Amino acid sequence: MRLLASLYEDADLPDAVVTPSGSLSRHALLEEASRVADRIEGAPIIAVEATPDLPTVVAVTGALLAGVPIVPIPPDAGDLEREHILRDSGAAGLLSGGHLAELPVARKPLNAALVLYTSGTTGAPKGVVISPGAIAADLDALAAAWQWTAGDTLVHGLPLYHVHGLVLGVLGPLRLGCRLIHTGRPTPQAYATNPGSMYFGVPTVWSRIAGDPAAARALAPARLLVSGSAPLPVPVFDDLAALTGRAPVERYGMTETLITVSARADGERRAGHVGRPLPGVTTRLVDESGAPLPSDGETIGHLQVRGPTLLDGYLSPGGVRPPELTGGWFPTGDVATVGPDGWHRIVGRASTDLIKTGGYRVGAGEVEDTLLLHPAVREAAVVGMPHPDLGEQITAFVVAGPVAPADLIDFVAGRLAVHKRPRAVHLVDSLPRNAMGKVQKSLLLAD
Ligand code: MCA
Ligand code: AMP
Repeated sequence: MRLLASLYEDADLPDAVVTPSGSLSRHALLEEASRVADRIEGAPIIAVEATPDLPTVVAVTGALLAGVPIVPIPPDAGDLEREHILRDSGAAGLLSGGHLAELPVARKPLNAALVLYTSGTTGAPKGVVISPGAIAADLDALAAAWQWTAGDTLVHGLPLYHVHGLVLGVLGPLRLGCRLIHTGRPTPQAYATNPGSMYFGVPTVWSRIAGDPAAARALAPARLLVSGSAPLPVPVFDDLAALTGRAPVERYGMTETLITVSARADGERRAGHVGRPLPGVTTRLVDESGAPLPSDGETIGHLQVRGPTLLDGYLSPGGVRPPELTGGWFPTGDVATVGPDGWHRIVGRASTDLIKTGGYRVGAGEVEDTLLLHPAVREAAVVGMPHPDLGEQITAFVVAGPVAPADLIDFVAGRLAVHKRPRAVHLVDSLPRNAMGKVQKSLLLAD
């Protein structure tokens, strides 16, 4: 079955994709996307300016029809991040608002659907190469888990350059044939005024909706309220359940693995837990040496996953570098417990250097490297401080000459994507270091 199966159905679907700037029927989308496909046919990889609106949906659909891999660019990416993604991916062109700009650099043809740039603990973001087969397997497993059908209307306002908003939130409806309403931004007001059967959000979105009881109550007719990308606080789970009459469905995943664990539409929802592995996916816990640990609901271990939804690899100058798997197992970098009933609880990240803020994954190293480019900055350490709205707040401790914290915040916002900016900068005389000279981030987190 083709990845975007519903596009080939004879029956048209009016308002198949609705956005604040316009809407398209299924047939109109196929027609417009086919024109894009004709223009980019044969390109090794194409960048798409991933604004949260219709041209992005058309561009992504067109590239998939042409079999050309897509690298989405965050629309608010500053110069450093934009140049890195364009250069590293070797994109042959940039599709932006329906226009195609040719780019000088290009690479050998790549057999993939998407290349998504995501942060590691250090260095610049890496391009995760995702195959059409992995996406199809993931969407079909989610369709089974969530009873997601062509009869649904999905509403969300998530960014279109990550797995959550793009793979689940756009390719899902186009594969399964359901209507999509993209609200532009994921505000409580926008969710409340757009009727749907399923709503997707990151915990920050759900926390803001729970804080706006009238908006939350407006979602009561929906079938599924789905939360993912970061831990959903138990009080937000409880408030949503009380206000809407529906406990949220939580699911867990990563850019590298797509969604692998979820609660089921027809099953239990358990606060603080992310459910059971999707059909076709297996998981296990291991200790530091890689030895398997028991699924007793108490033992905390490193979570590994295996299955058809894993990445092909990381983009490298010569092609695609396969991930380091042990017996097919991908190390997620998350620590978790698994109950005898298969229910997973994500305890946190193994490394403090990968921050989750508003559902975005941000590497501390990338923000530190950028701060160090400022002429006044001598040393920088970045941590994710617990935060009621964002989950974690990017917080920088900086040793610097005379400079205002606000200037450093703007400096980062102008070079990386805006959401990677520190929201707080503390100017300090020195950073706490151990005998080896390594910054002791646990002491900064305890401040
Ligand atoms: C503020 N702004 C600035 C500055 N300060 N601009 C420039 N310089 C500054 N110093 C502006 C921004 O441009 C923006 O303007 C506005 O302030 C607010 O931006 P932001 O900080 O992003 O807003 P927020 O309110 O904190 O956003 C919360 C959010 C957002 C909407 C929940 O965090 C979000 O969309 N999160 C979704 C992340 C996501 O999709 N993750 C999925 C990863 P303007 O408003 O005009 O734009 S995929 C994944 O994790 C896996 C696979 C999974 O499991 O799903
Ligand atoms: P990303 O690469 O942006 O897709 O981020 C993936 C990471 O987000 C995972 O490794 C987890 O740390 C976190 N994550 C995703 N979904 C959940 C969830 N439901 N609960 C807790 N953490 C999550």
